[in-house]
Amino acid sequence: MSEFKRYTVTSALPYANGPVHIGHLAGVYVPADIYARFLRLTHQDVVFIGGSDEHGVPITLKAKKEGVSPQDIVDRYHTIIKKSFKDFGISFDIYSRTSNKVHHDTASEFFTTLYEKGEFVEKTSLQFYDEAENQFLADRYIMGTCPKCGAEDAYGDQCEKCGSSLSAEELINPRSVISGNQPVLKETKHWFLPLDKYEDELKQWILEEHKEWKPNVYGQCKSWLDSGLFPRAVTRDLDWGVPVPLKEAKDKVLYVWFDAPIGYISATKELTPEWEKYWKDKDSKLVHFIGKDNIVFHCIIFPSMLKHEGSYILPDNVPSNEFLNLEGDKISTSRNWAVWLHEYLEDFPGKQDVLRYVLCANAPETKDNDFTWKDFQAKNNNELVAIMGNFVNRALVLTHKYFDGIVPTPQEDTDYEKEIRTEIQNIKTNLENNIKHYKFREALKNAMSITRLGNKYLADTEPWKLIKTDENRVKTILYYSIQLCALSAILAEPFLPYTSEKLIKILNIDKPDWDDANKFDIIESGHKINSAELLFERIEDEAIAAQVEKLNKTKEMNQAENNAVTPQKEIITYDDFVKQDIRIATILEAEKVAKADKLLKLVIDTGIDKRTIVSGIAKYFKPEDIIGKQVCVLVNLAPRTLRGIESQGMVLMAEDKDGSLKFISPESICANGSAIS
Ligand code: B3M
Ligand code: ZN
Repeated sequence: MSEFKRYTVTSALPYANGPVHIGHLAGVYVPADIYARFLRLTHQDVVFIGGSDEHGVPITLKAKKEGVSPQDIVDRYHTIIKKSFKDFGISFDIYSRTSNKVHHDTASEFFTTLYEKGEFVEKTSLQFYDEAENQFLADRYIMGTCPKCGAEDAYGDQCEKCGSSLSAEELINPRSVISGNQPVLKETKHWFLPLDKYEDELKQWILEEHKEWKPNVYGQCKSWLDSGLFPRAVTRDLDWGVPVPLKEAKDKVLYVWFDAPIGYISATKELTPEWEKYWKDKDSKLVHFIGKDNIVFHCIIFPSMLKHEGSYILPDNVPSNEFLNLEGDKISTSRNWAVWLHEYLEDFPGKQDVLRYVLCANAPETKDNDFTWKDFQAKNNNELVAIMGNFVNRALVLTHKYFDGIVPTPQEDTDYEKEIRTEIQNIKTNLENNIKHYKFREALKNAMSITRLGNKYLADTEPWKLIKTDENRVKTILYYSIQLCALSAILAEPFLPYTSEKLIKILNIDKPDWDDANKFDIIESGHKINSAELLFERIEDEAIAAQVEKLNKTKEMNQAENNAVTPQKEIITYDDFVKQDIRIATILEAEKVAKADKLLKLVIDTGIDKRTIVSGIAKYFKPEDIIGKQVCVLVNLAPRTLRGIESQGMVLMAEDKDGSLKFISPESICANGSAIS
């Protein structure tokens, strides 16, 4: 019996700035739905919470690009996303959204409580500002080179390549996403969550009290905690989001990652007046389903908020999955490299469960995994059709053929039937254990082993031969086979809800109770089953070829776009240009930067002085190959600290169309310090 009286199951709130794809389902929503369905089937009190994350810069950027309001964007995609989840049987008890009033009120109150408790550190700091746009640049409004891994397109709040959570000041060569300009630094006041102050309690809570968390989650938390936590701004200079409830914070909103997790609470508030039981009672179990890029927010930041607000429980587990790739490449919304759920259903109508099955069987539970259309076809044809579909169909057809669809009365059990009874008990126990430990791939194998067992039972006993000589034996075999169909329908429901429902209809029974899923009298003798129907159908090569072709076309389009020269930036004045001081310089020393596989630390003679510059060129140049090279350096760029190294300037590089970086060097030797104009 669980120590918990009720369960609060949340799943990451997807940004409402685009449709959802197979990566979302595999990483977050199929596992969360399996877990929530299982809890309901085993009679637990559970709320399964979902919703759209409708704030944040990605949405305002898209709105700007389309010339519409952020509300227009979130209205459009909230509807699309909500429908996709419904179509795929993601059985939320509520699917809400963070632009609604109940969330704004809840998030504001949450902030005010922390503020009045004096938890926040108020700091006036320099923030990147785009003078052309008269706008501060927060989070995804600013891009640059990741100081941790050197990725060129890291955002101001996070590097999607290495998952590091960043602050904009750490970026190398920061640029405004709106104008493309180099931003300036301008003073602004923000409120910070003092994560550094919470470090010890987080180490105790995670590293000592939650050693049972998945290794990929525990490991990421440990490396975060080992590298030290820093105060994190929870407000932004933006006009789209939850306004900061302070008079002195005009034109500021809550940081999206401060308000979004509170969205789980506000959605629960919308769902039930008894919401506090699910969020504040110690005998409630809180479980967050997320993808790996959300670990720091759900294991470190949000729990700190909950703990210091003082009245909430903390998550019992955060069983994050890793990433699903598509045909060997990272899924990317911007490159349209995805299988969009709404498009899948247009191409494979009625095959939600096939995708649920494949994404669960291939789930990136402990490491990134790859989705291929060939494997999708193989799993459908060789597992769903050939194992589950085949057994059920033979059991049904033979019962119709020999007994007119009436479930026969079993005669004498042999050792085989005794073995089957024991095996089913083990299957149910193992499946339940695997789900309780968030091992959904294993649990799915348990569920499929019922019909695997059934196929072997029929192959070993061959009732189609026995019928001529021993009808009583056939009665027992088909009686047990029909019971196995019913057991399969029950235990498959968390994974394949549509198939389960269809099979229950074919068996012409009321939905059995999970607790009976190890009994062999769910369907009585004499019961009339409905006519047999195929549970699954084969997927032919043509259908797969069409999907692969679609992706190839996307790849070609992306390639064409990459080859296209990036458009010219805004016109600048001569005065703008002369502010930059670019000199010829010589690289004297070069070495790799520890734990940042794309950064080199250079010592450069600028003719003015010898200085250190960190440059994201390690992917293209070996340190020993560039000593003595003459290069162009922007010498009057404000110094920035990267990976603990103060970088004083920037080496100018040309980015070729294949993304490779090339030095800009004089055609013949020049004195160091020669000015470029
Ligand atoms: N929308 C980020 C994401 O979709 C964010 C999740 C919020 S969960 C509170 O990856
Ligand atoms: Zn990175």
